[in-house]
Amino acid sequence: MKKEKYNVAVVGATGAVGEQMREVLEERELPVGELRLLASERSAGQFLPFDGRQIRVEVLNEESFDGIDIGLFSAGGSVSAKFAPIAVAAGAVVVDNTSFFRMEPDVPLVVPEVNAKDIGQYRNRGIVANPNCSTIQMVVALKPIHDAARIKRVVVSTYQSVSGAGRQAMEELSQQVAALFNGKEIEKEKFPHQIAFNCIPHIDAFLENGYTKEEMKMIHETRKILGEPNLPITATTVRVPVFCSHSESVNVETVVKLSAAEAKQILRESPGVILADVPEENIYPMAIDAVGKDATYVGNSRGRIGSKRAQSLGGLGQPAERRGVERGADRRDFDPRLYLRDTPTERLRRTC
Ligand code: 2RA
Repeated sequence: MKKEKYNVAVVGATGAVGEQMREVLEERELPVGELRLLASERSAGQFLPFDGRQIRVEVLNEESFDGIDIGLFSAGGSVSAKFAPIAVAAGAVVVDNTSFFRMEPDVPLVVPEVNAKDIGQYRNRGIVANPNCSTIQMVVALKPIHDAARIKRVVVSTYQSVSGAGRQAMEELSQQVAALFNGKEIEKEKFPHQIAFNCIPHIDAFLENGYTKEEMKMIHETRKILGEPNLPITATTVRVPVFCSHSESVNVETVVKLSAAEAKQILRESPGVILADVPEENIYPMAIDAVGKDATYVGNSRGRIGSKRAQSLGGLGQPAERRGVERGADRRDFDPRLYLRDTPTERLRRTC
């Protein structure tokens, strides 16, 4: 599909992600002909800015996609399930931000820096799926390591901001902080427990296997994107009282020996990655630095501690580990802590 201008529909236009979709469309200077903003009856009728104009939000219905070339969906799985096929039948290509189609074998699950080659598979169903935000930022860093040294195993723990749970969740954190400082009652709606000054190891529903859906998304989606259906991965996902930007600690074991220094060099040259890894100057990835950025920030890359050779490195503090890395200790493992890239899913961080 190559056109001079594209008619674009945003489904879920009044949500936090929909808002960021509009911003990204402006920033990237995609030649947009008509921009059709679609939402539920409750949110329709309001006017939203785009490219110097005010566009009225329309009610999403079965005729919404006539003349549309690209449909950007972020209004929940059930909306995508019903309306994505309608949009495709009307001639649009759908980019779906929900989890509904992600694991369908004939729907490509694409992170451009990682598997842009798969995008042509949109022709199967007319749909491209966008992965979960915590998966995206991780695979951007995993892919070059996998290409260089073949990943054998991944252990990831996340520190996810409330932005991942949407605008109301961000408001909930604000309300709770203010309430606690003022001796008032906190309100709990989006999270099962107080999130202010707390960490909650529970994102999305718990499944029968004891993992949460968020954790299983990270596992299944990573395997699909890397094209490694049996890759051993385990994930623990935790909500933290940070407004914007997810953080992750990722421990990777590779088949081919790879020192932390080599891994850093690979990551330094990888698309979509910014290496922030000079601990002696207090340079490492931090959530506040990733806000509004498109890259995955990677830092704190260390070799494995626990082998005989590693024991000489001393304690687990960063400076000691850093020194070990500088000595070029020969390790198969390293441990980059990954910080969030700014994906469409996470663009709402720009509002922070
Ligand atoms: C979260 N990753 O942070 C989810 C949203 N997609 O809740």
